[in-house]
Amino acid sequence: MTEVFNGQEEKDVFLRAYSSMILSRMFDKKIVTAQRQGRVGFYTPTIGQEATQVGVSMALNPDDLVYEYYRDVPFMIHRGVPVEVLLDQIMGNSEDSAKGRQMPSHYNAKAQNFMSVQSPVATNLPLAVGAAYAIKHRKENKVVVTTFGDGSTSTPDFHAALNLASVYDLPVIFLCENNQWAISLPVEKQTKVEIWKKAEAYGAYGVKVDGNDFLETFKVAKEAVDRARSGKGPVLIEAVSYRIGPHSTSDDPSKYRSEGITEGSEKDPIVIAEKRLKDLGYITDEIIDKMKSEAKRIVDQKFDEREKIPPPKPETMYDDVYKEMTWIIKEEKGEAL
Ligand SMILES: Cc1ncc(C[n+]2csc(CCOP(=O)(O)OP(=O)(O)O)c2C)c(N)n1
Ligand SMILES: [Mg+2]
Repeated sequence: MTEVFNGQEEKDVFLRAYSSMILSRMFDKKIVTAQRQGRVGFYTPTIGQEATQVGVSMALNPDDLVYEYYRDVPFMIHRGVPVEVLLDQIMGNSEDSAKGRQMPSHYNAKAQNFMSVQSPVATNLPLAVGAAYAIKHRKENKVVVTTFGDGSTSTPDFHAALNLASVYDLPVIFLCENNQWAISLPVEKQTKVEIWKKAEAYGAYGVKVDGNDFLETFKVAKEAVDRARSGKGPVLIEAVSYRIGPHSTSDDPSKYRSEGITEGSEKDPIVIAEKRLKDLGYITDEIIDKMKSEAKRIVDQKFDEREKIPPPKPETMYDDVYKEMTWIIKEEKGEAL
C-alpha cells in the first residue's frame, strides 16, 4: 500500500476503516435485537458486507456522490454519517430528515452526499448515471458510486444504466455487492455468467474482488475511482461477500439455506481485517477488545437517547407535498385536526 500512503497516515486510515467496520457490526446487532424486542419495526442487516463498503468508501473524496441501496450502513458510517441520523431514520422519529415517512433502512444523508434509498431494486442506478452526466457536463471532478445486490443485476435498470454510462464515458462506479443471495434465491440461479463480466457487453470495465477483505477491495476501488475520475468511463466492481444474516428482520433463512460464512469464522470480514492489521503491526488483541467495547457503548448509549425522541406530529404529514400548501391540502388539514 506504500504507493498510496506512507507510515502513520496508512496506519490511521486503516484503523479508521476497522473502527467503522466494528461500529457497523455493533449497530447491526443492536438493531436486530431491538427489532426482536419490538422497539424497531424492520431492518435490513449488513453483517458480512462491512469490508466491501468500507473498502470502497476509503477510495472516495467527500464530495463524490453515492446512490446507495438499503444495506449500506457501513458505507454511511465510514463516510461520517452520525449514528444518530441512521437511528432517527430507522425509528422514524421527529428528528428523522424524512419525518418518519420512509420505511426503515431507507436512509439519506445530504451532508455526506448520500441520496435517498428507494425500495424498488436498481432504480438508483439510472439516477446515478443522470448525476454523472451532469457532473461531466459541468466539468466537475467528482465520481458517482451506486450500489446494489447480485439480484438487482437481473433488472432492466441495471442494463440501461450500464449502457448509457458507457456510451457517454461517465464517471460512475457500479458497485455490485454480491452477497450470494437475493432473499431466498442463490446467485447461481440468478445468472449463468459472473456479474463483473457483464460490463464487457456494454464496453465498460469490469472487475471482481474479494469483498470480505477491505484492503483488497480498497485497492481495486482506488484503481476504479481513479479511472472513472480521469474520464475513462464507468467501472463495474463485483465485490463478493456473503449475507451472513437474514435478508431482513422479516426473513428466516434457515427455511431455504444451510449456513455459509458464519460470524467469527475465518472469512468474516472483521476477522480478516483483524488478521491484516495484526500482520501490519497496527493492532493488538488488547486494542481490538477496547475498540469493540467502545463501539458497543456508543451504540447502546445513542440508541437509548434516540428512543426517547417522540414520533413526528401527525399534522406534519401535510407538509412538503408542494412547496406552498395548496388550498385543498389546507382544507384537508383543517378538517383532520
Ligand atoms: C424491482 C423490484 N423487484 C423486487 C423487489 C423485492 N425485493 C426486495 S429486496 C430483493 C432482493 C434483492 O437482492 P439483491 O439485489 O441481491 O440485494 P441484497 O438484498 O441481497 O443485498 C427483492 C427481490 C424489489 N424491491 N424491487
Ligand atoms: Mg444479494
